Amino acid sequence: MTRLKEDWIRDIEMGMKEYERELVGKTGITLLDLAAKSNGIHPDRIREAAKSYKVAAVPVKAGEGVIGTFSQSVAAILHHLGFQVIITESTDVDGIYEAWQSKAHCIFLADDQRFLGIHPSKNQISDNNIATAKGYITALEQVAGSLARRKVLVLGYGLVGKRMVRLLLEKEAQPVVYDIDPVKTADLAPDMVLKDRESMKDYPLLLDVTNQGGWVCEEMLHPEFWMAAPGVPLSLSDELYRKYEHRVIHDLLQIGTAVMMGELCK
Ligand code: PYL
Repeated sequence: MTRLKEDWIRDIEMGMKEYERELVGKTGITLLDLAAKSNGIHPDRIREAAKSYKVAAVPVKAGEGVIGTFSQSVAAILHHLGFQVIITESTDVDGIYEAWQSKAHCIFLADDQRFLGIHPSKNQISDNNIATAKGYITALEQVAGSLARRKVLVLGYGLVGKRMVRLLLEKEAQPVVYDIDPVKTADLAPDMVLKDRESMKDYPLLLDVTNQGGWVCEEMLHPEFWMAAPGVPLSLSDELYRKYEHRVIHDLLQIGTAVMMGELCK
């Protein structure tokens, strides 16, 4: 996944209520409901856990360093689900130690390669790539109905795209994959690969995990399309996103982080 920038995520904490209103408006369910549905659990499992779990968000300096407001954004999303969340003063390994000293049940932390939620006493770990794949497929089902026996176009065949294809096959959907680099899709059966992106317009159901930004033009969109897009930056231009925002589910951290917490509540 693209490395986030502080500019992109600085408004997440203040914008959680507006974010939820928009999500409910599009999908009919709240972020907590989506986190539960994505994990096949009742929302009350999350509500009950929120009463007792203490969560620590641990900033990580390793690699390219801390992203401004990243830990604060993760904490705000988990707090929005009802959890008590602290952000450790210390970072990295010392931050994990501080979380343990604070008797945190769950720890959320990310380096440049991986964003994890960990619940040590339950021996559970949640990977943001998997949670994002589950959460966005569930969101697409919410707006488009069951995906079984329906073609779903996955744009971008990286870690999350690959996980999405696996989940779609488990749901007996018919994933078709487009990637700008044909080498990435070389091992897929020919009928699972979209060769020319202009024929995107034949696919009303889109999962967009690309990271080019602004490459989709209006002519490439099916008139009745729905797009669930964890990809950063978004493949629609700002103008096209403004025009079709009601048909696009997109955020930078919320769905993935909430679904991670849902996994730790299973
Ligand atoms: C987890 C996000 C989703 C999209 N891209 C992923 C990303 O930006 N990963 C890097 C996260 C680094 C966080 C930094 C900090 O502030 O603790 N180490």
